[in-house]
Amino acid sequence: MRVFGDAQSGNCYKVQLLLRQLGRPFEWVPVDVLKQETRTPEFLALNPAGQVPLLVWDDGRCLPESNAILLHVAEGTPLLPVEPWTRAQVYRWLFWEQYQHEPTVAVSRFIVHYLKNPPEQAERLAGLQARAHQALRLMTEHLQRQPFMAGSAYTVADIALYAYTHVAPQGGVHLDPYPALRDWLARVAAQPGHSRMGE
Ligand SMILES: N[C@@H](CCC(=O)N[C@@H](CS)C(=O)NCC(=O)O)C(=O)O
Repeated sequence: MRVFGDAQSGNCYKVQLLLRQLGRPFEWVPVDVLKQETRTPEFLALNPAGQVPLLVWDDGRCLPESNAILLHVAEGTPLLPVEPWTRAQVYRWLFWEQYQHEPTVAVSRFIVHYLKNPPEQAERLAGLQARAHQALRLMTEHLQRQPFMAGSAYTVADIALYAYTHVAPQGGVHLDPYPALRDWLARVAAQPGHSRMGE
């Protein structure tokens, strides 16, 4: 399989981390988001949404959306629990990640780290950072009660949320107030086969 991705993107890192952790061979096809390589006619033919990550199977089937890719690739592995209630916890955190976490934590990082903090975005950034802290507080409270997002075991919910949480400080969203969250980051990074972003 091929994975089209930008090495600096947390959404793309999720897919890379999972595939590496499962030991699944894949070809990484670099796509530079800032150079608008997701908007070429060739790329749009593969993913009309014009975004990475994109998983392309050898038979040509294409699957965009990082969390959909996580769910599909992890099927049948311990990283996607079979027991319905525990699986529902995985879904819960994947959906929450896309609606509450990524749009605040990742977009703050995009503005600070990639756009180099343009003054005209200052007000928007402050609002995003405040909402990012709300999301991280919620995660922290949850992680004070259990070691991983979906319960006692490491799952794709942890991969999805780790991707942008561990680089949140690059968006000016610092993790000092969240010791339980930092402990969880360390637990995720200690999982067998873990690889770092950008490697
Ligand atoms: N919901 C999508 C979001 C993907 C996304 O935002 N991708 C960004 C990089 S992180 C992208 O490709 N942006 C390029 C563009 O929108 O032109 C996912 O989780 O995969």
